[in-house]
Amino acid sequence: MEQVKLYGFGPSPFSYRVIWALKLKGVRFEYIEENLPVKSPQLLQLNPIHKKVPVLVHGGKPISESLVILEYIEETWPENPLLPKDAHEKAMARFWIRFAQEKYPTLNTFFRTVGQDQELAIKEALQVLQILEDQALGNKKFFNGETVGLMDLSFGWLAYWNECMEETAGTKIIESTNLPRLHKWIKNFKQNPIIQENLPCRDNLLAYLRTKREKIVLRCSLTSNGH
Ligand SMILES: N[C@@H](CCC(=O)N[C@@H](CS)C(=O)NCC(=O)O)C(=O)O
Repeated sequence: MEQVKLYGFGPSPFSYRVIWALKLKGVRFEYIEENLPVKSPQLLQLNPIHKKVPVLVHGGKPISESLVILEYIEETWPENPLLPKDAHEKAMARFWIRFAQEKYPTLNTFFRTVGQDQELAIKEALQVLQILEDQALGNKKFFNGETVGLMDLSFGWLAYWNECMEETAGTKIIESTNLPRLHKWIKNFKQNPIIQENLPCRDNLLAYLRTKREKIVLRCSLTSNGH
């Protein structure tokens, strides 16, 4: 098999999507941790357009953008399929993956705001989450059905990062009372053995998020004081 390398970053949910897909497929790969504040020459060469992780390198050829990488993985290693076979179901999975990607900024604005702005951000996030709860998830165990698929991997950050972001920002958005199906899905997703074994260290993630949050709160207070 041609060599597979993944350039990622510990706290990055986009990197974890790719790790999960490779692990679910049983693809062996070398993981290279990027130091994002000082990007390596390799990263700048492999992803000269966006200069971001994750980047998958297969047989020396780089692929960027996590959702593009997921599709590549699914096509290259068809074993343990992560997309439905049926063309319409596959199109629907892609529709929701795109929806989640487009709504990603709406879903995490609560972490980047304080006070009234944060209250509004939570309201808007809840509207999006309600759509996922009612229309994308329904009564299924996973978004794909009985097994973890690309939709689950794309929404995966909601199952772990969101919780840590809520904790850091001192709020709670997804609860068993307001979004019972999503809440259950988070449990199911984290109980999958591959996902469970491949999550960032919670303490490290919380420490990373706390530093980010402190900067955000400071910036918001300076802005509101007219600085
Ligand atoms: N749309 C990209 C987003 C990737 C992304 O934002 N990566 C972050 C880490 S979480 C990054 O590399 N940031 C470096 C930078 O913005 O300079 C994807 O899905 O792969």
